[in-house]
Amino acid sequence: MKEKFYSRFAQLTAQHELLLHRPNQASADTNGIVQRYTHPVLTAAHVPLGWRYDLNPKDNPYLMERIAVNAVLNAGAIKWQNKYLLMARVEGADRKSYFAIAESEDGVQGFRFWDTPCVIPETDDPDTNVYDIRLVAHEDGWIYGLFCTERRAKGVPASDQSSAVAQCGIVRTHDLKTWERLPDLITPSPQQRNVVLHPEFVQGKYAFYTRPQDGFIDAGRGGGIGLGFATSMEQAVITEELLLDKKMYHTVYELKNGLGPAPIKTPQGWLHLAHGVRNTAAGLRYVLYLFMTDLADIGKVIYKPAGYFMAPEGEERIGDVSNVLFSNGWIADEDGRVLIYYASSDTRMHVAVSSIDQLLDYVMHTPADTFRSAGSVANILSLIQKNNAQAVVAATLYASV
Ligand code: M1P
Repeated sequence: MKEKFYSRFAQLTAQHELLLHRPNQASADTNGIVQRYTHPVLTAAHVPLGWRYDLNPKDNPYLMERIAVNAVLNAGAIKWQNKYLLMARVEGADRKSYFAIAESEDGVQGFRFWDTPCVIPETDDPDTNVYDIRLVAHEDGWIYGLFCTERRAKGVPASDQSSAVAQCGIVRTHDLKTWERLPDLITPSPQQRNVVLHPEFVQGKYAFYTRPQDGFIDAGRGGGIGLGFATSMEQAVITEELLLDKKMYHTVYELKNGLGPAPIKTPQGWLHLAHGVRNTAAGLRYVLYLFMTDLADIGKVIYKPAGYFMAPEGEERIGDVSNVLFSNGWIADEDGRVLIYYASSDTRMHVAVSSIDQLLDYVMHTPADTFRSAGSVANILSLIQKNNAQAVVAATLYASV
């Protein structure tokens, strides 16, 4: 029996190490905006064996997986001490999510989880589930993690076991190892998800991107991505939410939307990555889109290309919750690259690489939504006209050589 245990252990360890060392190449094709990579960067199989298996042959002679992992998804991201870190949502077979940090040398491959998952203190009202953290190095000197805390709705009958309340939980740290829990964010909305902290003070206040919503799943009257201000993080209270980016009929963010990671500051404006959701006969479809806000007025959208920036492709389309791309982490590197970390179908994490230059070009030069088919055709016609005119110029130049 012991022999079987040890041979299975050797096999599991070898497979795990092979996965962790698997090289990740850029995919063959790109749309010129973003470069996908061949393999996911984090999956359930990346989770350390010691978190899942009792490795004592006496206590676990069959080497059974005792604490199974269902998925690794929706990771916050930060570059820290020259390493690329993902603070992933690890979802167990018991449906509970927790956070765990994985680290890579180059940001596209070799992600390996730290020794233990993160220990997030609870408030007096314990969280049932925590997920989707956004990491922000704020100019006040702290690294904040804003995440969704979910609890059972109060006062609902025993027959209703699915009503829940989502709110924004807040932790902060200086070393990403010890986390201080702060009181949950208070806003006028009965439910909040996808809350993101702006990295700079705005007129001396902390600025939060919110996503007010009426129900746990439905945004309801919650009209899109909001913006609110609080004077303190120790007792963060927003009294008014301004609507920054509304949900809109017949767009990719028709049903609801939510901000992804904290925006990236560029000389032209704040670059934002968000997800948009629409309903289809096959269920909800989550795609990613970009927009830009004004440096002087962060509540003002100055560029917004029509449609999506990234949508589920190939195997990304299939998983626990199919047809979903979701991103709450990106890293703007010193060399101008932007590493976009995104989860597909609530199952696994991927990376796609772009650059500040490419994202600015995309955001500033892609036609905005006209909200009508005729407007889309007009955009295509003007592009054709431009290309034809250029073809005449090119032909003349060519003939004169
Ligand atoms: O299943 C897709 C996503 O659904 C929720 O996001 P949102 O509130 O924007 O609809 C979250 O549960 C998220 O974790 C999940 O990926």
